[in-house]
Amino acid sequence: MKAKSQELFEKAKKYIPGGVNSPVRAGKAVGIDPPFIARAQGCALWDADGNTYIDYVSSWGPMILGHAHPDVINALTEAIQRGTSYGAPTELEVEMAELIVSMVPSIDHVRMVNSGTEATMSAIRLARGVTGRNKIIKFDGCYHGHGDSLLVEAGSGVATFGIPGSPGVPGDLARQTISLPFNDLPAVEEAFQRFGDDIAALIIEPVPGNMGVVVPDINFLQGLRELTTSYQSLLIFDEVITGFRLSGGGAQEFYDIAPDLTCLGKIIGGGLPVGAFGGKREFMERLAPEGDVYQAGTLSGNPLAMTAGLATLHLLHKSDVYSTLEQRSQMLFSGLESLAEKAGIPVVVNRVGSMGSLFFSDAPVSDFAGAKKSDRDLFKKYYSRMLEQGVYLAPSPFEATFLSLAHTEEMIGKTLDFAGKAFRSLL
Ligand code: KE4
Repeated sequence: MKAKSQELFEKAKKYIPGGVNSPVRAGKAVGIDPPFIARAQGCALWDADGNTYIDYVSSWGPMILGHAHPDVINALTEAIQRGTSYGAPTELEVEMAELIVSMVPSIDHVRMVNSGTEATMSAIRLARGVTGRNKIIKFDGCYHGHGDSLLVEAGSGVATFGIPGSPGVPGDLARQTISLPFNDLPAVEEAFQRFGDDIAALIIEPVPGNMGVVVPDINFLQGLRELTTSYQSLLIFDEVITGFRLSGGGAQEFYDIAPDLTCLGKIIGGGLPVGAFGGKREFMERLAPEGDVYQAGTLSGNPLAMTAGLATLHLLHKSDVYSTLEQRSQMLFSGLESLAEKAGIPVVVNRVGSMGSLFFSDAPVSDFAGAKKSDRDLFKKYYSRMLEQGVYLAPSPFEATFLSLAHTEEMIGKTLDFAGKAFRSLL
């Protein structure tokens, strides 16, 4: 029963484009109007009609502790008494910067912003300012927010100029971005051979979550580090999803590769709007007001966002957090794999730590082309069966499933029961 959500969606569409403030929430990829969420606690959501769900979207990654964690709520309740925004430097920002520097291996200087988009957009500008070069390399299926230079699709052939990924992105700008197949090191080598002296940076999700989850080949990531070093381009890790999710130091600690710049978001805000970008001091000092590369933000370092982020990161500093997440994620994803197999349905499960995806495919999925070959109709049916049973998945096959510390073994067991029923109903 979703009468209230349906009513709200119709009303929302009167005032908001598509009825949503971010496109994926509209559920177009699965053809299901979205439940409007009224509240959340732990790994549970409740919609406007009172239906409850086990949540595997986790607000697209930030809620790694689970929703409304008491430490976060208590910290915010106390902080809000001191006001909501000052537009002036605060001790909280210093504490956040110090903590990020202590946790992320390659960052020794960091700036706070208000979204992942701002983080990647600013890192690209900084890389262009530092190197005096124009071109950017990205990868098909990787999403870095909606900045113009990154809303670019692959050109006609490998290592050709990009084409606008959306109306409104100027062709001249899109042609400065080259989009290549993920995990394809020879394609990157070719691009550097052809354009290396004008490549300012290569930006990558070290473990992509936006084509569904794809596992990087370790030689690929290491190859990118070697190529960017030898051509004096900057290696930018977009860790908006992987930062503080794969480990306290993100993917760069997990894979032991040091990028030149790192973009962060999601988890560092504890659910409030936050992004950040950081890296070597020699680069970051080129930013205004020290340097000449401009970047700014009215609410950057907002005291409430810092409070929620600090409360979250302090809890993640505890030693057993990532081993618990690993064990629970292993239980869920290996369970899904064996249930699908038992039902005779070919699936591919890609997982790194507490982010993973299930593709309805009988071939490995190691890049966007592979992800697009998966059976999207079967995904729609699976999504619908799971939602009907109270399991809230991302409404697209090209997103990640996220676990939190609030996903208990009992909840995962329930999820697997529902998944077993869903797989059997697909035949
Ligand atoms: P935001 O501007 O949405 O805060 O962050 C952009 C971004 C940057 N980098 C990565 C790796 C990201 O995943 C994102 C945003 N992720 C999407 C979903 N995968 C957010 C959901 C949405 O667009 O509503």
